[in-house]
Amino acid sequence: MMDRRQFTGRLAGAFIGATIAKAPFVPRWSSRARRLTLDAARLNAHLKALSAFGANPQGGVSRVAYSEFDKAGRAHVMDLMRGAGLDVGIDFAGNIVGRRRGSDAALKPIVFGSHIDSVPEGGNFDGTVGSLSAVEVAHTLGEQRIVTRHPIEVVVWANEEGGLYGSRAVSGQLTAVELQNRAWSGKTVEEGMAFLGGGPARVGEARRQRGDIAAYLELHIEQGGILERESTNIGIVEGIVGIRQWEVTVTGFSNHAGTTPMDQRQDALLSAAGFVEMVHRVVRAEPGRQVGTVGRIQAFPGAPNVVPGRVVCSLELRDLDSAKIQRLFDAIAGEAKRIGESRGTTFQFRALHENVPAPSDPAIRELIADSAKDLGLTTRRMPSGAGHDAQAMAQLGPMGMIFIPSIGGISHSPKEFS
Ligand code: HGY
Ligand code: MN
Ligand code: MN
Repeated sequence: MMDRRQFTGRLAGAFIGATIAKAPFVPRWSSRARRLTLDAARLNAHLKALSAFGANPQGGVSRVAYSEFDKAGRAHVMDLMRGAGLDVGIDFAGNIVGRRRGSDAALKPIVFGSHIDSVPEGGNFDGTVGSLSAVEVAHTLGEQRIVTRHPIEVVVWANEEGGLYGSRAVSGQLTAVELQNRAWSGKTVEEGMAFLGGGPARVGEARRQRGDIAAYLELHIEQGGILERESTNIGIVEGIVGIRQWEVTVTGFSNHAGTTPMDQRQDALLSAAGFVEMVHRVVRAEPGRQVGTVGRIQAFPGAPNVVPGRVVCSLELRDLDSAKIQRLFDAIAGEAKRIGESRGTTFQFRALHENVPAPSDPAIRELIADSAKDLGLTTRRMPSGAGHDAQAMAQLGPMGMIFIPSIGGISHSPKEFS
């Protein structure tokens, strides 16, 4: 079994090989391409160094977007990008873009990338593997004095975990109202973009048009347990689920917990409890891979001796089919209304953001399969239940994703390991 580090290096090298083949960018493994091997020890050292930025006592990271840890981690990665010979800048959305000239300036860039921001109490591999592998690809090309025909761009997307804010700004899917959404750092998206060196007032200028890129490729951990369970080396992503998130406000009436009889309460938290159970029931009521989650909930005023008059919680729905997400939301909103009426409370839903589902490109899927086969690696095609910047980039050109196994299928946890 190939050592995992060697695998990462050789697969990316194989993809480069196909990229630099004289033929146009076609799904054909070219035996003419030189076999390039990345410096896997250097890549692993970079992963370890980056894990120090926002390290938490549980062994993972809390490097949330727009935090001091995020900013410091980005500065570290920009140094690595410069060391890899990339011309580094920050776009108006706060994305880090490293550029490398190609031999034919008329050709559109091939873009590699991922993110380095994490969820609170996240792991050390989500996003960082793809970001630092992309830097290593550029570094290897430089060391081997290889000039690809296409220009190459290495991108570290801003605020992926909050909702693909950086990549959706580039794909033109970010709305002005979303700039006021509040991120885990406490800053609004607008404040965060400026904090990272972007220019939110000019975020529209970060937008790129379909056809502005030749292809986008992202290496990422699976964040699920299929590859490990099947002892398969590589996941070839067929498509990335759509994700929609709402902020849900349940309004009742705050009152004294001692003197308000049980049958005269408008208890917002009791209604919210029924809501959480109902979401689970509605989402599981039909066949398929759809998922629904209430990941955050807060009762106000939050005192033990006050009947909660208000609850704010989150609702997230995911599926490869946008119409199914809408159907599930309509069913949930209808049932929430009935819960509210039965308890003298009301439900309001505020849309936060939407990641549109995105299929990967068949030609790139074939190229990944050929490259992996040539390296003696096993593959399987699979959907991504996690969201990725690649789904935003699919709006601009052919997209591909390469998954590597997650031990125990664990992710968004300090126990994450690949
Ligand atoms: O939430 C997700 O699916 C991704 O990890 N941002
Ligand atoms: Mn990720
Ligand atoms: Mn993630």
